[in-house]
Amino acid sequence: MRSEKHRTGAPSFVLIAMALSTMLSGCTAAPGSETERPSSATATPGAGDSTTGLAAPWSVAFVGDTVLLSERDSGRILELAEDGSAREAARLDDIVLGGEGGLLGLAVPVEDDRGAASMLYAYSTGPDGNRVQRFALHGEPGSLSLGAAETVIGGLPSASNHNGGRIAFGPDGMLYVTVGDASHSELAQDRSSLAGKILRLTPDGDVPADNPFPGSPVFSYGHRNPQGIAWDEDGTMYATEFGQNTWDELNVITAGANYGWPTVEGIAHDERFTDPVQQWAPEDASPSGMAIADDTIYIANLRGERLRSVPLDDLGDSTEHLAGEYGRLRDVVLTPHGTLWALTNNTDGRGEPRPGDDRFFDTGLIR
Ligand SMILES: [Ca+2]
Repeated sequence: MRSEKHRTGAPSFVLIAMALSTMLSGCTAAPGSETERPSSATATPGAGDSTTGLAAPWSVAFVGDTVLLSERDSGRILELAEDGSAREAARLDDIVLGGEGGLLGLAVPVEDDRGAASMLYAYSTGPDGNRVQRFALHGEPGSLSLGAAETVIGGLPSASNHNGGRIAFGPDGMLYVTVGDASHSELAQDRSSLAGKILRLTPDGDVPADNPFPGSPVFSYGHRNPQGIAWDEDGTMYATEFGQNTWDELNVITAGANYGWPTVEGIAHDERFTDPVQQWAPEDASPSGMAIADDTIYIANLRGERLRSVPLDDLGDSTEHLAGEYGRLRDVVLTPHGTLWALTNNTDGRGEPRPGDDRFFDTGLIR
């Protein structure tokens, strides 16, 4: 059974987990107990609380109740069944691999995420750099497939490091895209470059008339490698960002603001820049995906191998969860059922895969 070494929230978790463990007796839900080979995704039979055998998974999107997952290097988009088993819904065959590139973020338009979805958006590295493409969704749950790729925005700076990759639709219905500095840090301060930026686009890829810089998709700048974005119920936007050597960041994102990279890293008290609301040493963090639920921000950390929660009413505070229990964490999502799931990232070449890795699992932090 999972345990939490740093948990302060969800006090009923342990009892619920014990009850679940009893209900699921005979199933292999504990990390490290599975024996599946990592080369093919398979479910934990009957348990329904984890999918194992994923290869460098990166992002999760929901089409109604159905989970879609991206795998960075295979280019596969997997559809998970109710029991956690995975099938290939599509495979992008023009992905350019290398370092942090490949098939990365997935997103479904806001108006679709609880209803009859018609479109899936995906961020990937192609022959001409990073791009966001969209695909018509065909079929029913259990047999979803994708139509032809339509490029929403292309030519985004790409590199084997600092490659960005997260996409999400905001509460305003606009598409937000995180772009890393692509190892050219000076470009983060250059508003004519799309490197080191968070972009805001219409779902069709046009520049919204109310963007902060007329005619430009740039929404905020001075970023190094942002890989997590989320909004609270008031519409406030947050982003995680990998620092260089000193400070990873949690930022409140506002239109047109400059977040300082590469001139400053972390909280700098420099009036030219917007400081992060919280910062962490990269060995304790390296934050990627994030989710907001129950007035709490949840952040998946790669190198830090833990989930971190930050209360919305005290953005300088944080609590650690699952430290060291699952390895590197790439993404965390609130499911349509109101539970909090996370995606490990131990098979991407930087981690130490455990039996069954990589996995998409119920953190147990929200019931
Ligand atoms: Ca910064």
